Amino acid sequence: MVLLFNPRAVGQGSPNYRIPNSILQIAASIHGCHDYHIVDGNRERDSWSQIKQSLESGSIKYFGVTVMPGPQLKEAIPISKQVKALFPEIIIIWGGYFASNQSEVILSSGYVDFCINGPGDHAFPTLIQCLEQKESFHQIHNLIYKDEKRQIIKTPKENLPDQDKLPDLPYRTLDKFYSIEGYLKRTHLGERTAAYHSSLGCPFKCSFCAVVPIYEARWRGKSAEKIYRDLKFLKEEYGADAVEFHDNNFFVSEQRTVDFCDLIKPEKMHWWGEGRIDTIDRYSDTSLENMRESGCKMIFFGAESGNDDLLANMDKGGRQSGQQILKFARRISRFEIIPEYSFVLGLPANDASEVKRNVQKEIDFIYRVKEANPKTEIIIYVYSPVPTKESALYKQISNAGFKFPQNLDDWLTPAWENFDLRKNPLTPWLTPSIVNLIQDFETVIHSYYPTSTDLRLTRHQRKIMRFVSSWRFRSRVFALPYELKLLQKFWLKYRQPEWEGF
Ligand code: B12
Ligand code: SF4
Repeated sequence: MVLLFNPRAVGQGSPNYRIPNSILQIAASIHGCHDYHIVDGNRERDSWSQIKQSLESGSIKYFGVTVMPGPQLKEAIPISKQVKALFPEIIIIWGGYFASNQSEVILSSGYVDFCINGPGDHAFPTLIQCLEQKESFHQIHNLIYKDEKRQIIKTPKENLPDQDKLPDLPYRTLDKFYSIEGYLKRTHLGERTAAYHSSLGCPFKCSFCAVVPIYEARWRGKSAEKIYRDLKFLKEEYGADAVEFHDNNFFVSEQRTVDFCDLIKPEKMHWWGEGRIDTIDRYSDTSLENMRESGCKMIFFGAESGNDDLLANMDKGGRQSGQQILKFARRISRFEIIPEYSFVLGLPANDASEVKRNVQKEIDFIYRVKEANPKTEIIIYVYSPVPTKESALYKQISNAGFKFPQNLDDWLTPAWENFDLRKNPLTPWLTPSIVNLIQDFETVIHSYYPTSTDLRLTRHQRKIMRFVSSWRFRSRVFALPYELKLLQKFWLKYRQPEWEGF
């Protein structure tokens, strides 16, 4: 029997968790072949007691954990360690973004036996089969492990599987452990918002992005018909009335998007997804109209920077440029789709004064974006490296002295946790004054333009936020905005997409 664990990814008591698609897709890969039990840390007060109880039944042979950087490590690390200490015969397998990108430090910990590198749909069942039959692992794709000589072996990557041929997600089985209704959230999109993942990977190679080392510019999506069938099921069976697409890049194929819009339109479900400005700017006006009519309310875009040199330095690829970012903000406003632009500030440069100048230029640019389309939602991240090893950016940050932790437990220190949340300047090129500038600016702009996705803010509260912050926003005085921080933290409990995910 297999125990599948989704470590807590949101704060205790936070309602921001979603259907655990990563672990659910892994469950699908063994459904009907192996019995499994699911523990979702987002739905548990005490995950360890659930896990221990399940392990004490004596029937569990494999413990599979999905891990992304950040808060999930707080359960993934100590619980895996405890499982190995108390039940050394149980095989521990980690998958997900952290497992794929940090496999060396994970396998060196001594308590994780295998990492899955990218999609686990075939790798996971094949690994179990090989372990059961005591066969060698070398023919399993997407696997990272230590051989008898304690050498790390990375097996070749498989082609991305045909997404329509993957087994259906076992929602009904998940529902036996945790009610699906409990995962359908009240958001700005609807009363019962589902989370759905319709494609794997991304065809681009931005050098700061965690998707690139895993998918190497490959992308494969489910067909519009398959997406529609699944959403219709979630609607009819559990009452879903809106959907967030969690794909890295939902909009790669215009045809697929248009086909999906045609199918979903009669269902009257609002939806949201992530895309690229240059990709969607190539869409025709008719497609954009179709998207809005079908319920697309907002799209998240990695704008990253208004500076063309920095975009080139990030290998942003495609045709994205500062001018296009502004032009597109104007264009999409005609279709009443809200663009959510995320910017990455604090990239390395020759010296601190150049880093600061670049940050200042980004701030000026964000003002121009707001002039072009005031409804644009602005998300600000402090640059935290996950670069592809061969990229110029990786060489630059290594030369500047940046190093990831050399020990798995070190990822649990508060400094690295904040780094994962893209809030911490553990990077040597960021001085405290630059980080303050970024964070203070963020406080001011979010007060002047509170996000429309926060359902807790009343109109009255929004007006007060805007009024109190207007002198700072207009005169561009960002330093020490304590009055705004206080309002955001204690009174309005302002929702921050940067920290909270969705
Ligand atoms: C949903 C989601 C969340 C949810 C929680 C998810 C959960 N597990 O409960 C929430 C919203 C809470 C969240 C939070 C964060 N997230 Co998040 N999240 C995602 C998102 C959008 C979808 C994940 C998903 O469901 N994928 C669908 C499944 C099917 O794909 P998959 O996970 O890749 O799974 C496949 C393989 O990886 C593998 N696999 C995965 N797990 C396992 C386990 C086993 C045992 C095996 C064998 C295989 C395996 O097999 C699967 C099937 O092929 C991803 C981006 C993405 N598109 O994947 C980001 C992503 C994982 N998140 C990311 C980050 C950084 C965060 C944050 C830590 C920071 C932030 N600012 O966003 C926050 C934390 C905030 C907080 N305060 O807690 C990054 C990770 C980047 C990196 N450096 O590695 C990603 C990649 C987004 C991005 N492009 O930057 N997130
Ligand atoms: S377009 Fe987005 S998902 Fe794709 S590589 Fe660039 S940042 Fe990553």
